[in-house]
Amino acid sequence: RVEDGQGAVVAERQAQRTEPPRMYQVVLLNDDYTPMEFVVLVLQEYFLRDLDTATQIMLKIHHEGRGICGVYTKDVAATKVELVLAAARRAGHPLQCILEAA
Ligand code: TYC
Repeated sequence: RVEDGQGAVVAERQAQRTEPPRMYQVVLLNDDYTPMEFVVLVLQEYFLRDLDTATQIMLKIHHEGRGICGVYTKDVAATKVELVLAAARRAGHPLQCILEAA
């Protein structure tokens, strides 16, 4: 139950129900230097894609400039972005990975 502006008590379904969490998509961006094989490995390792799906997503990014790797709650999505960026920098690749509200 929630007080409204007049002080009356308003029973709100919103206050009683647990809303689903906002979701965020992790997006990989294309570039001219990161090897295709590295992107496929990233999609398998961090986004749990099988080889075929990882290859399809990588090729979509390569041709369209960007692609959704997965959709997660905010903390999980942000952690995946950091892990992917760290792995890319370690390997010396310029791969870019961003988080977007779904
Ligand atoms: N365009 C890269 C190449 O030709 C491959 C690539 C795919 C890079 C997806 C980044 O997110 C990416 N080697």
